Amino acid sequence: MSLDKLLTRVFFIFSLSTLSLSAVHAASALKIENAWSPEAPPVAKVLAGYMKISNLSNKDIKIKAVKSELFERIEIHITQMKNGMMKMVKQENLNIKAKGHIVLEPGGLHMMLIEKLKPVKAGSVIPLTLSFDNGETVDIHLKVKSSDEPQMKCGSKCGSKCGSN
Ligand SMILES: [Cu+2]
Repeated sequence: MSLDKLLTRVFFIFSLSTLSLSAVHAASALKIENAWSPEAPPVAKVLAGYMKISNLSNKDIKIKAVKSELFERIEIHITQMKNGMMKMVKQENLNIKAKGHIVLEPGGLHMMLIEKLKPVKAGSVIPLTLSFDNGETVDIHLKVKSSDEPQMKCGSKCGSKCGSN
């Protein structure tokens, strides 16, 4: 094969792969933003994950599963008050309404990353794969934020408990 032909072929394959990549990207019905996880002490086996997930399509989409190579399993929970007690309730097939979004944040919906398999430090990332019932899978990275960065500032809610020590 002449160099000319080889170059043409390489260029052709390259354009094809670029095309298919952008096609896949354009078809995505889901957008995930601000994905993060608060750093936990090294002995902690369970971490939390937060993010915003938007459904850009005209149909409801459910979250089927979430996986990470760094954790045994991942569940989606909601924190609720029941009889004056904080309780976490597992959410199966969590729905994201057409053109809607859900926010996973401290004190509400969250991902529970269970049974840490490798150390996770602030400044690193946790790879996650989310699968949805529309057939899409989305790979994201949770940014692990140091506990020095205040996640919850002491506001009026803490009242007299603030600074009492
Ligand atoms: Cu939880």
